[in-house]
Amino acid sequence: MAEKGVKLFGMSLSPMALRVEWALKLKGVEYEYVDEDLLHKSEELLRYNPVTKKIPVLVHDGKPMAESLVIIEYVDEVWKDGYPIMPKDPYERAQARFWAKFVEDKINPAIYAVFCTTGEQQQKALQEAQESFMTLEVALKSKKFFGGEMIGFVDIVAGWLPYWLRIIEEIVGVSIVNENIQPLINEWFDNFLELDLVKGSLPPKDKIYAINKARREQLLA
Ligand SMILES: N[C@@H](CCC(=O)N[C@@H](CS)C(=O)NCC(=O)O)C(=O)O
Repeated sequence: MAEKGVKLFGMSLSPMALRVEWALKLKGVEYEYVDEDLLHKSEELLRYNPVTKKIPVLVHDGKPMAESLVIIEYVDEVWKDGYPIMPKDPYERAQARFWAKFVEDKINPAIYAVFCTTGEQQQKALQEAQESFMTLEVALKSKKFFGGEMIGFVDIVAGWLPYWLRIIEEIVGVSIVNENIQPLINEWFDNFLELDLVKGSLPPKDKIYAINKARREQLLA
């Protein structure tokens, strides 16, 4: 018989798994957390996600699903009476999906490009990353969060940036987001990090720093 309940396969330093944890916590859903060693993945993880073999994977009453954005939407639909993550209005919902996709398709690769380059190549990547963040400001308009007064789908998807990006900037030695170039995003970073949900969930900075510094050195070698 299928196991009942909610189980999340993640890894303590994974921002993608943290997205799902935020969604579950906002909904007040009880869950069991399985901390995976990504160099020695468990048989259970490989059985539940044989396609990409990545975390996060959410298993609800024995039914597995992968991809953080897919999982967040599932959580919002299944626990529909709890905290609203997706906008109710179909057009607003489409907009939220658009900007979440923008973070995935534009912002994340742009940061990666700055992360794994140096010199002239990095300057070019930096300019592109800064422009992408300037574009993301369009979605914020004059709101406190992408979701308005409260956080929503786009805030959760982009939510790894305020913490991780500052660490990446320190490792790489450049400023990607700052109050002079993207004042709205810069303010959103502060607002997001102020949330109790977020404050209490962030992994230790030194661990993220160490793992990413080693990764950059490996990429540049
Ligand atoms: N698009 C995926 C990305 C998931 C992902 O990249 N997971 C990483 C950890 S943050 C992973 O499992 N890496 C191990 C591997 O690639 O083997 C999502 O949003 O869920």
